[in-house]
Order: sequence, then structure tokens, then C-alpha cells
Amino acid sequence: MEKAKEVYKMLEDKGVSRRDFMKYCSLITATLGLSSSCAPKVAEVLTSPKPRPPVVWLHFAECTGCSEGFIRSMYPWIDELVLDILSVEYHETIMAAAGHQAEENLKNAIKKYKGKFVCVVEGAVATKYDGAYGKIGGRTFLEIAKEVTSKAAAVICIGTCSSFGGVQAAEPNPGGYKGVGDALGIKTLNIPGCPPNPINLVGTVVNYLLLGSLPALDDLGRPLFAYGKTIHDQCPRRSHFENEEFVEEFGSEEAAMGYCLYKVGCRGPETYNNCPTAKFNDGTSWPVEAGHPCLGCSEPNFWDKMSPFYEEM
Ligand code: FSX
Ligand code: SF4
Ligand code: F3S
Repeated sequence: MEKAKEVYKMLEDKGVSRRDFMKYCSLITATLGLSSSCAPKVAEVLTSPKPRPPVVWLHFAECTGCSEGFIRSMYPWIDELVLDILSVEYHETIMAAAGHQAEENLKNAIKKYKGKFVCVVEGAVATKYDGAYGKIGGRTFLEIAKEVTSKAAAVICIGTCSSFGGVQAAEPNPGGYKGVGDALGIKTLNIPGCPPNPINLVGTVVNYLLLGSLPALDDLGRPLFAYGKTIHDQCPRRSHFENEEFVEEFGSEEAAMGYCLYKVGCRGPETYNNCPTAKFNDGTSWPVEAGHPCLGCSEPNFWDKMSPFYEEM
């Protein structure tokens, strides 16, 4: 109760009403495919004082768009709330420590929470030449990833880079970059997308706090609540596809009429993600709604497999 009050006070101070908060809880509830009557339960989970799983958040080869997307683009307060819910012990982008002090923090966190923490990984791992193509503080990504994940209770890969290798693993990939699961030969829960939708990480955490288990996954380790359907199957332009009403050129009349983007390279038919329903930036829009074809960013090897972009497959 006290904690709930504290959270509501914190939100109020940031100009967020209970109504806004409940709206956000409803979005998570819908994303998880739960009935809307579960929204109060989601709110309870987000504000209750239960001990939180400590999180160690690692960065390897990537653009940090996953963290940025998570911290900046949603409701301005949700990052604080979620970081508090998750009890993030180590996160290179947002922590004050740097250099040796940061390394010390990582060492201490994995020692103190051995076997209990959740390791969230952003970025791919170089595997060729013993991982020599990617280092932090003189140690390879490979070495750090092995050490930290072997002590974690669970490993969550956020973004296509840590899930499947991403842009680093695109041809010719001289460093032998791979996703964390492939690089280490371990099972990981993957939340791909370049960038991924932060709601899918929040949904995974809420699923865990609400039901005490991680969500059901597809054979690529992706939560089914978010990656169970193709973009194409949920796309509002689908009737244009069925009627063979296509955009052939950007800026054309057909584009203005919101016709299907298949002929300008939309990979929606082979891409599993919930962009059409979850959308980005507080439910503002998503690529296809903004008139851009889906590039297939949540699929393995999409830089090679889905390109040349803007061309019909
Ligand atoms: Fe990769 Fe994340 Fe793409 Fe960037 O850090 S999924 S390059 S949006 O941001 O890892
Ligand atoms: Fe399918 Fe893309 Fe056309 Fe939408 S725009 S209907 S996802 S091909
Ligand atoms: Fe990525 Fe396609 Fe969604 S490019 S952001 S999966 S619409």
C-alpha cells in the first residue's frame, strides 16, 4: 500500500494522473492478450512492494537504440517506474559510474546476486579470433558474456543484435558476430526488433510478476504474445493487398491513399511482430502507418535476408 502511494505520488509529481497510468496498464494488458478486466491487477503488480528481480544490463556491439527507445520514447515516467520495478543494479548507459568503478560495480553485482539476477543483453558478441573484434576494458564481449550469463537466473536479449546478431552479423561479418544464444550455445528469451518495442520488455516482466513465469516462446525464443502473428496478418492496409491496390512509387497518389506497400519492399508477410497493435512512441504510429514498408527488423539475418530493401521480393 505504502509503495503504491509512493508510486502514485512520484507519478503525480511528474504530472501523470492515475488515469494516464491506468491507460498505460491497459496497453500492457492488451499487449499481453489478457482481458481488460486484468488492468487493475497489472497496476497492482507495477506498484506493489514485492522484492524485485535484480537486473544486470550488458552492452555489446550495437547502437544503444534499444536503451534509448526504452528510456526516451515512451511515457517520460515509465523508464523510472520500470527501472525501479526491475531494480537495475548495473546499466552502462544510465549509471553514474565509469571506467574501473563501473567494472567494480559489475563484479560486485554478479557476486552479490549470483544465480538470482536477470541478465538483459543489448548487442551482439564477436566470436572469431576468441572474440578479439569486440572488447570492453581489455576483456572480450565473449568473455564477459560467458561469465555474467553463467551466473544469471535468466538471460533476456533485447533487440535484434543480441537476439540474432543484427547489423554486426551482416555480410561479410569479419568479426564473426552472433546473437548471444548462438555465440554461447545457451537458451535466451529474445525480444528482437531494431529497435524493439519497449512494451514487449515491460510485458515480459509484467507476465513474470503477474503469473510467476516467463511468457510462452516461439522456436526463436520470442514471446508469443508479441511475436505470434505476422505484421501482414495485423496490417490495416491488408484489404488493399487483397484488392491488389499497391503503392509503386513513394510520394504517389496511391501512397497518399494508403495502399499496400508490398511492391515497394514491405516484408510484413514474413515478419513476426506486434507493431500494428502496440505501435511506437506512446501508441503514436509504426512504420507502415507512417508510409514506410516493414523491413523485417525483428527477423534473424534481416539485413541480408530482407535486402535489397525497397524492392519487391
Ligand atoms: Fe541493435 Fe540495440 Fe538495432 Fe540499435 O542497442 S537492435 S542496432 S536499434 O539499438 O541492439
Ligand atoms: Fe502486408 Fe505490408 Fe501490405 Fe501491410 S503494407 S498489407 S504488411 S504487404
Ligand atoms: Fe520492424 Fe517491421 Fe515493425 S521494420 S519496427 S518489424 S514494422
